[in-house]
Amino acid sequence: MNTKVLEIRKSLKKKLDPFRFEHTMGVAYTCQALAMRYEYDLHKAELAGLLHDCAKRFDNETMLSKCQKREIPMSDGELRDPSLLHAKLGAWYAKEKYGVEDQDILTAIECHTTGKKDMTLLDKILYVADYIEPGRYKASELPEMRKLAFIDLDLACLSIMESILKYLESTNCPIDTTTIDACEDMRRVVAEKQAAVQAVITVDQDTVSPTKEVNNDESVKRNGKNRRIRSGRQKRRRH
Ligand code: DGI
Ligand code: FE
Ligand code: FE
Repeated sequence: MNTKVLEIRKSLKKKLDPFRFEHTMGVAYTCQALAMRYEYDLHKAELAGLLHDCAKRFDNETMLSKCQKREIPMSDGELRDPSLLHAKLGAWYAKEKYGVEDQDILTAIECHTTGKKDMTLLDKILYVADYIEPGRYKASELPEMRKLAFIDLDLACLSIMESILKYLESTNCPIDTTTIDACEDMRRVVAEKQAAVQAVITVDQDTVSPTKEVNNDESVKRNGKNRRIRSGRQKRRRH
């Protein structure tokens, strides 16, 4: 076990309330499980999970003033719902207080609540892990999302984003433009992936169908050799 990880855990246990600490451990664990599945660096995934909610211990007023003091830029959405700021402030703490230099980890923490355009593998791992970690019980469609996360991470990401947007709309919560952009971008990613799969299926069918036609009349290339294929009628004539 890495000593830095042990130190971070110890510090978080002191600073976070017990529920948030348990959630944090669950997210770090789930980040590692997803990293195994999608062949990502386990240590980076664990650090992102451990530190993602490290700033989720301040009230909104305190977060606003801390962000102002540190000149962290705030969006309209964050000003309307400052609870969103725990992500940006968390990335600041991860760097300045916990000594994390790795920009991939810092970015994943910064976008873990809203998502963003062009999410990296680590961004998606953390975003999904935060939603499906074993301690979560309130989020909608959890069993389906948990299964999907280990089958198709992009699709899981999109399903979670759509579910969160639906919830925010239904409760009239102010929606940050980053949350909307993230969902639209993930829709594009999933659609492009599905189109690529469809293209492969179409090419496969095209390679198969000439064979069928050839079977009925002339020859087909098999194992690098042109072989004469007898049609059903020809075969019957032989017998
Ligand atoms: O910190 P956690 O509770 O573990 O999880 P999180 O950081 O993903 O925050 C989840 C909450 O953030 C969830 O209730 C939905 C909310 N959220 C996500 N995007 C937006 C948002 N809330 C508002 N008001 N606006 C958003 O754009
Ligand atoms: Fe969070
Ligand atoms: Fe969280």
